[in-house]
Amino acid sequence: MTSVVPARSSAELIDAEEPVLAHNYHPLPVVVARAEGAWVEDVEGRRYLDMLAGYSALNFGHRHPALIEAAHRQLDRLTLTSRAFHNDRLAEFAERLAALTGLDMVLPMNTGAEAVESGIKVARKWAYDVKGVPADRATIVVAADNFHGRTTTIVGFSTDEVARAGFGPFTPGFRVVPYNDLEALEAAVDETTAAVLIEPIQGEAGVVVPDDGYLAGVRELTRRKGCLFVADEIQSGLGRTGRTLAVEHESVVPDVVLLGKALGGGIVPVSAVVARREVLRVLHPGEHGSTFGGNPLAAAVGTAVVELLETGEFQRRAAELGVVLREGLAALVGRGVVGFRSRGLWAGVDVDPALGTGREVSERLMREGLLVKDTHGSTIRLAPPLTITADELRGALRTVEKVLGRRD
Ligand code: IF1
Repeated sequence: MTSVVPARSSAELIDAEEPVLAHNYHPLPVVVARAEGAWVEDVEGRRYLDMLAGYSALNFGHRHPALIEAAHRQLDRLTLTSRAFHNDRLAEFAERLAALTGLDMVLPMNTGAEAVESGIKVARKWAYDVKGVPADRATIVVAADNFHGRTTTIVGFSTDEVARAGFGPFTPGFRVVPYNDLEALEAAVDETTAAVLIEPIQGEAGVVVPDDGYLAGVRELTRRKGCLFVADEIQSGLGRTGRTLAVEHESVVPDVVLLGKALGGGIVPVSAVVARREVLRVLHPGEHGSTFGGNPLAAAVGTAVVELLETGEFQRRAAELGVVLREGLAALVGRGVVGFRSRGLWAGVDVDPALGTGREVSERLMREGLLVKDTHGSTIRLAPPLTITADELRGALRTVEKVLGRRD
């Protein structure tokens, strides 16, 4: 019989975490207890509009009915077999996810970082088995200000000192070039290069949208030089920018697409490497794996997510409401906003540092019922669920205007 802990207040729960929970985060002082759609509610019943949406893991809102129903249905049948056996959910998930992305094969994993690590391993193996790069000589070119996850290999090629310090030594074989710079990329790619790994839009860097033509340039350069274009769409993908994948804004099809976050519907961790058959077929039995990768619960929820995206409804909403977001932010430039970048329902907003740090502004917005997250300095990120209504979005913009208009 589990002991029933008496209900504790937000403040008591925050205090209770301190001695027992690793301090690898500095959360806003809000304790969420329930949520539905674009709204969350704290322990005391205060409601907030969620403009972070789990860093794009909640594209379909909190507890989307179709996704919860798919999860409940699968929970009552089968949740895990390991890949030692087949399960009756995985084929359909892989078929529909491959079709959604316009690629051929799927390697199902769990977290985004696992998809990135798997993408790195597959690209290297492709370089050795297909391209003919000498053993252990493969290089992968990445962009400065990247964010691809938190494993030792991934932080090893990060340019964020906070993400790296204290975690060395790091994995060799990575070259860093400035983002949005095709000349630098041209110079870095040589006969040892297995892949170019980039975010089509850099999320953590502050929603950095590259110049038109950059993604098409990466596609042309990698094809001409015989290496793979690996697009990390873990945050930019699955409807966020107004298209299924952000690369579609330039009609580009990468060799490999990495997916995560919203692929699990905000319910279970689901990620995947989706690629051309020539790439993923370099993997043979026993060479890679995961206890939970491709589990039937994940596959059932992932299939329900793909089904939502097959309608095009969420991509359309993100594109249409992205115009409302963009116009609303443009009206704030010079009135507390010094600049912004946006694509679809995703924006990085540079707040006038005189008004405070991103964290201070986030706390003020929280007190006004809006949940956002700062990235670096005075930049805040806006990424609401794609289910947000136009009225809710306009209300959020009015709250931002109100908070930025005050110099308290
Ligand atoms: C945290 C940042 C965002 C990602 C891209 C891979 C991953 C991520 C483009 C790894 C994850 C998350 C991690 C999360 C906060 C969030 C984040 F602030 F950390 F940088 F979104 F910008 N590729 N991003 O954005 O996926 O292993 O986390 O499932 O708290 O660390 P993951």
